Amino acid sequence: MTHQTTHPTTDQTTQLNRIGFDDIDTPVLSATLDEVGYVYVDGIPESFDHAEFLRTRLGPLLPQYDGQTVWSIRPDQRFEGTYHSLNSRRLTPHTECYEWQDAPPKYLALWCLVPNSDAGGQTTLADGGAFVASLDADERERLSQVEYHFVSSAGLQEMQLGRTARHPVLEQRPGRSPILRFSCQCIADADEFCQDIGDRLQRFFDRTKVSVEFTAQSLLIWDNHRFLHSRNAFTDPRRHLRRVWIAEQERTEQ
Ligand SMILES: O=C(O)CCC(=O)C(=O)O
Ligand SMILES: [Fe+2]
Repeated sequence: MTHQTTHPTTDQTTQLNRIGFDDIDTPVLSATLDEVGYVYVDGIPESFDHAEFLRTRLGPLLPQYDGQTVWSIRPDQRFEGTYHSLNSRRLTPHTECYEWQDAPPKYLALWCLVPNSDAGGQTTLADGGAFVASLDADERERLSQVEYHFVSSAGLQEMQLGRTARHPVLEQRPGRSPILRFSCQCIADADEFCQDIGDRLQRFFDRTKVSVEFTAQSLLIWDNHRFLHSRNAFTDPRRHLRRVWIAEQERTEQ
């Protein structure tokens, strides 16, 4: 059973799709991720093993930058001056791992160890699939044909973790759902068309985003082949999230 609930943020434009922990079973989780594309789960018990739950329900966890499967997102003074998830500044809308040549993680999950106590720090999400559907057929075709040069964020490049890839923004895959890859910052050879799409995508994001104010232990999961995410700036240095990337599963149907 899914519940719609309003969440107490000021800039929220779309209702958050929330499931209470007691109502989450595997079919509900899969159906929600297929249909809605994301879910926020709260009411999670203290002893819960988020990573193990995600691995067994959704698929293998991919290594993060340090080779571990669980990554901590906490502001680090060293990165305050650069565009980086490990600082307290705003992140612009992106899909995760757009700079991978291979398929990026199918799902991204974040859970909260310590929520920030100030007014910012919301993780925000918007449905890139709905944006693509709002384009005309020529634009969609062009987005799936023209390849761009994607590069890692400045912060990852500084950490010597930079990667690059060449692929279209929209990868159409026969018999499978498409993969959307986008970054407002990191398409090195964006032409006028790509910049125009990016501007419209940002406006779409701002108009339709859901805004998540984490409470401790709660879990946010989304389809990273379809949704874009970003983050509002915050000031509380204690904010601490954990992140996993979940691989796409081989198809069993057909
Ligand atoms: O800190 C956040 O809310 C999100 C950071 C982010 O973009 C990520 O973990 O991929
Ligand atoms: Fe991200």
